[in-house]
Amino acid sequence: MAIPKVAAIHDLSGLGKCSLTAAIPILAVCGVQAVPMPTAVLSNQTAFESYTGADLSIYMPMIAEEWKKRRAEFQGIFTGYLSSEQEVKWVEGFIDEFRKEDTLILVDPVLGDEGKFYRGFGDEMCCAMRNLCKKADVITPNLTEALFLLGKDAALAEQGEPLEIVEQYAKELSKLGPSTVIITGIHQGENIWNVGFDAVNKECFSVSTRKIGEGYSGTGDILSSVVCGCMVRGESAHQALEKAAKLLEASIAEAVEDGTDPNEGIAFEHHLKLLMD
Ligand code: PXL
Repeated sequence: MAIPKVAAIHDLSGLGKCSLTAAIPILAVCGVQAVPMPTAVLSNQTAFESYTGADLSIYMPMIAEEWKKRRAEFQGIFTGYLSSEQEVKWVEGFIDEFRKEDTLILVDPVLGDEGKFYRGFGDEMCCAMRNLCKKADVITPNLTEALFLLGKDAALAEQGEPLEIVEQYAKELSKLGPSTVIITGIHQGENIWNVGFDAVNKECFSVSTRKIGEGYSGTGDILSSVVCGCMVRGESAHQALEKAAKLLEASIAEAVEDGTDPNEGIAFEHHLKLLMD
């Protein structure tokens, strides 16, 4: 089988093992080619105390134009952290232009965590992301992002909502359009749960990992990259989520053992082999 291609629309951050530095190796190990559309080049992800970088949004239309000339076809389009509402809007147009019948559209609606927006984001970005989610087949918000997208109080994420309620949230979000919704990072006692809803089979599924260490950079991006790679190669969302949880658990455990700064991300490189079968 020819190697499937996924247009991966994320930033390229030097330190922090998130966005493209997670997506490229993870898709590769799944047997999928990441075709990067870098939205920005940054020294590091934005949760470090400072960062520098260059916004590449003016180049994105030119890159897309060249891809059109090459007649590039994608079996997946995968978006994550986007830096402005205009960029989100542009990505909608990119999806309209490049989507084929069999293209899996995965939108990770990166907006915030722990009940709060990330630096520079607010209600307008949330509104833009909600519109982008309407174009997706799969979305992977964390609980904070799910609450923002539903217009609910995101502070509820801090308490960790009961799983039955989160299943309801996943069902509500699927009404925006995506046939699969995976809500990640629900804290319950010793575990962190990820709750999915498959609107085609009308089935909920959930997968947990042991809660270890602190909130590490890039874990959401790693989860969505695994889901993207596994689903593009034909696995179900549930199977994909199981693999993502295994990779996260092993990689977080190693980061804890190494005493890694949470901003630096987790030791996923040593565990990519978990995705090989
Ligand atoms: O992991 C999400 C993410 C991706 N890219 C950048 C970020 C963040 C989260 O803070 O800052 C640049």
